[in-house]
Amino acid sequence: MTGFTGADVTISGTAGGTKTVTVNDSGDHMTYDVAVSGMTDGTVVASIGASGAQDAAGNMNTASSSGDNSVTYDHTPPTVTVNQASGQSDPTSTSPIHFTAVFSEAVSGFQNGDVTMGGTAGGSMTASVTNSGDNRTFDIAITASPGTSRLRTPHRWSRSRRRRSASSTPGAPRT
Ligand SMILES: [Ca+2]
Ligand SMILES: [Ca+2]
Repeated sequence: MTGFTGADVTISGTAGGTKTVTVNDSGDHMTYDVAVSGMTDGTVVASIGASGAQDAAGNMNTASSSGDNSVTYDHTPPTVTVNQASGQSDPTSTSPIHFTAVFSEAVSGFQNGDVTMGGTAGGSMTASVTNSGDNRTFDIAITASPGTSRLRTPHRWSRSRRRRSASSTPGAPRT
């Protein structure tokens, strides 16, 4: 087959941009790589119209048929915002504390270990992520883990108070 060039390939789909099509003969003049570049996000659909190329006898090609000639191009990373959940009291005396993460597009793979917790609150904290169902909006519940230093603090404090009161016992009140 001869005469097949990028100009014979029709690109449709939802992707914008100034698309460039390059065709490369595998060597047998039958199978060609069709490379599309320059597109913005969206679907890229390639097809070939009739009569763009011909065989040795001069017969022009028929229009293309396809099993799957559509590829979705997505070059935009998801962005995400995190804010205290609506209805979350601030300050609060109640655990867990709820935040809401909203991604700019549906995501997969967002889980508890992806949450970084900072701030001045002591002790270890556990994050629990719950998908709202649309894969974009997630509830993040932060719970103080059992056995944290925050939870032990009252015991240390009462022990030291006992020591102080015990050591002060021998001393008789001055008169
Ligand atoms: Ca496809
Ligand atoms: Ca994306």
